[in-house]
Amino acid sequence: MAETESLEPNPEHRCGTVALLGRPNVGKSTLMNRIIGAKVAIVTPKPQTTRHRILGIQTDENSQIVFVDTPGIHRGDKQLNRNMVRVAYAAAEEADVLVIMQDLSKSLDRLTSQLITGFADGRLPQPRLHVLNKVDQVAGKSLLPRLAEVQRLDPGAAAYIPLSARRGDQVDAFIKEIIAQLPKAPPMYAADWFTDQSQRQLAAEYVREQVFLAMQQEIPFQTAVEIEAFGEDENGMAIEAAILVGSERHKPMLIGKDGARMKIIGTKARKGLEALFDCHIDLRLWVRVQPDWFNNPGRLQDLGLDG
Ligand SMILES: Nc1nc2c(ncn2[C@@H]2O[C@H](COP(=O)(O)OP(=O)(O)O)[C@@H](O)[C@H]2O)c(=O)[nH]1
Ligand SMILES: [Mg+2]
Repeated sequence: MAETESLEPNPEHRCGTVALLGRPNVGKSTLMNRIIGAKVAIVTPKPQTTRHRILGIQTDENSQIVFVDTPGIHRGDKQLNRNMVRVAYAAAEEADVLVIMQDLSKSLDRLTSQLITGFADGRLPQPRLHVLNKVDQVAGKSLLPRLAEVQRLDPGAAAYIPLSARRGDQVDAFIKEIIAQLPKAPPMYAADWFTDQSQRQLAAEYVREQVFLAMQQEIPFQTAVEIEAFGEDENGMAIEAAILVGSERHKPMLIGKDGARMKIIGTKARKGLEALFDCHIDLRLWVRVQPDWFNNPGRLQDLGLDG
């Protein structure tokens, strides 16, 4: 019986794409991961952690939400940064629903206001939801004036939702609002898919997350990870990855004294991947110097960062 039931198209089923938009560090990736229930997008306290457009797919009996996590919208100088901003706007144009996020722990800055009014003018016809994230960081009484300000900037939005992506407060209410805005359509992805990234891409991202967490200042922004070998057998996975750095002097900093830093990066990335893939992983890392890779259009294309 179950089989015939699942073949029956459900005219009430809702499915569509939801673009997560906002400045770097407002919590877009954290929110998506929480809803998906797995770390499909890496998260660090550093801005510009997310470089690609990443899909996170949440499937229920009657709905499928396809989140599009975007690199943050910011003012960019380097080619990599300009590409990231373009990726975010392109995702917005193609989405069925726009989610515009801001960080309540910071005051409403000019770029965020411009982002809100930029979409509020109805240039794009999709419904807009405003997420005021990190509600765990603010006193209740400061919330109302902020909500009023956002409503003033975009009176035509479908909803304004204060929530905490980290703690999960109000996330269920947010999901309900999204589903209400999705078009009626059959699912786009099989029910057991949770991201569009391959295992190789996820492995590279998990290594990059640990590089971001381990390194200070400009170094993380000038690193990329390239998977050089990827094998799978009954014992688990064997992965070899090169960490690209933009300058010779970054190499010893990344390796650390007697390789100590690389060891931490490798161990943490491996543990994360073992939890994600639920198998044993043999992870080998090395560092390669590739001057100015982040300004080289050909190299950005090789790394899938050409937007
Ligand atoms: N206190 C608090 N921190 C959060 C919340 N959501 C995200 N963060 C933190 O904000 C930082 C940036 O999050 P991330 O998801 O990478 O932001 P993105 O750049 O917009 O994708 C990380 O350190 C997160 O742990 C939240 O609801 N409350
Ligand atoms: Mg992100």
